Amino acid sequence: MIWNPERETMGRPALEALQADALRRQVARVYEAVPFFRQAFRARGIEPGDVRSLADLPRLPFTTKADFRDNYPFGLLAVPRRSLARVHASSGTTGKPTVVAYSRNDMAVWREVCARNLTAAGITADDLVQVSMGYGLFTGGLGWHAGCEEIGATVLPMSSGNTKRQIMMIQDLGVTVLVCTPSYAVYIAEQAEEMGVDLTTSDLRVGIHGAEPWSEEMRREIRQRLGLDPIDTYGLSEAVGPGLAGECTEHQGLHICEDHFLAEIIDPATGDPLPAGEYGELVITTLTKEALPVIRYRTGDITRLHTEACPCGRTGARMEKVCGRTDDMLIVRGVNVFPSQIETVLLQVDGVQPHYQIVVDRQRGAMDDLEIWVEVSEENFADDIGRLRNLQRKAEFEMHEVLGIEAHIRLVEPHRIERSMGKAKRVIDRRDLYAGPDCPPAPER
Ligand code: DLL
Repeated sequence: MIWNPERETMGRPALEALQADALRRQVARVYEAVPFFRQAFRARGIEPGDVRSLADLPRLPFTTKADFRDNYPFGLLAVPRRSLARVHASSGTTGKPTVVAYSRNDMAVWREVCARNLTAAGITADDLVQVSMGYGLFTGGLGWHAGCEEIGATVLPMSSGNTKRQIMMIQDLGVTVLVCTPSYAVYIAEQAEEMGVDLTTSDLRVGIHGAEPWSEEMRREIRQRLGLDPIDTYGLSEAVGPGLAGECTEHQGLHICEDHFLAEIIDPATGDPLPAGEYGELVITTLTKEALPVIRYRTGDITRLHTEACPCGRTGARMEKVCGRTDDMLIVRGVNVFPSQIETVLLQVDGVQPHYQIVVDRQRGAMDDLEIWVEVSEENFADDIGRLRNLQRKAEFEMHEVLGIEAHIRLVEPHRIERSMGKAKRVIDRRDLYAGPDCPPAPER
């Protein structure tokens, strides 16, 4: 089923005409209402009238996370504060959170796009959906909650945490859809197995995941251990939250709600638009957002776009599974390393678990040291040293094959790595602690 066939199956020329029209109006609005955008446009010598078609998009200035910080909390609003219906926030890079805001109409659009994603995932009014993403300032819980209500599904607002209770509810209530981060899905599976509960025989049939990077191997793991179809969904607070894009049951990329969000791919180093089909940084312009519109927001997420037809009948562009972030990409001894590559390798090695952490360190004046902590399974942990050593060597060999550099694998006992009920923290980069020669050495952990 398609939630909004008129919008989701539109021909490309009609869609682009609609986008161009919305872009012109949005540019005029932000120029008028938001001093930040007016200044940024003027600095580039652009007047709203200069934006006539989508081809003019690259002339517009970017918006970045730093702009949110500099205009904290309400400096980017395009409407008076009293007309806000909702405020959310996500953690910022420094102390202050990134505050985002919605008008009443923005809330309606948000419900609509979440409803589209859920419907594309095969969810209907017959489903009982357990929303195990955080409720509160994070957009995940309340966003999906509203989408579920929109499509008439029954919603169980669990939020994250209290994992044993989550499992009890799945079993007792006959939950059919689980909404949570991929790392929490693995944790729920692990906890259920420890409780002797087999969730593969429960009524669970679809998992709505996202909010953090995850690999195809992680998807397989979740599918196998929870017995559901794991669907990837993508979004970010600065654009709307969840609902921006989501997979259909064909799993051929995430359908972008392009009538509301205009997507571009740029070269993260130069800022130049990249030719169709190339990997680069995703940039989003909100076409209909009223309260806090963004023009060419740099997501930092790396992906590429496809516009060829999807068997499901939706015609809009699809983004490929996000393969990393521009600021997540580690440069270790001059080689680009994405945490997603490491996850892919680890999940192919028999005997280790999908619980890992990447530690990059640099002793004063020395080379970068890439260490990957990964848990071994309960059975393997009981093995003798020789077998564990073989497992470690095998993982190190595979890692070298894929990354092209040496990584030290540190096998740790089950449950050593902290579990996540929201976004997992996979990378610990200690190198910035050694920023200058006068810095004291990093404290022992
Ligand atoms: O994570 C919104 C969301 C909630 C999306 C629930 C999907 C499901 P933020 O907290 O602002 O918003 O974080 C946005 O999370 O720029 C990506 O780096 C990352 N991210 C979100 N979805 C995915 C995904 C929500 N499917 C940031 N794959 C984004 C990889 C993702 N990364």
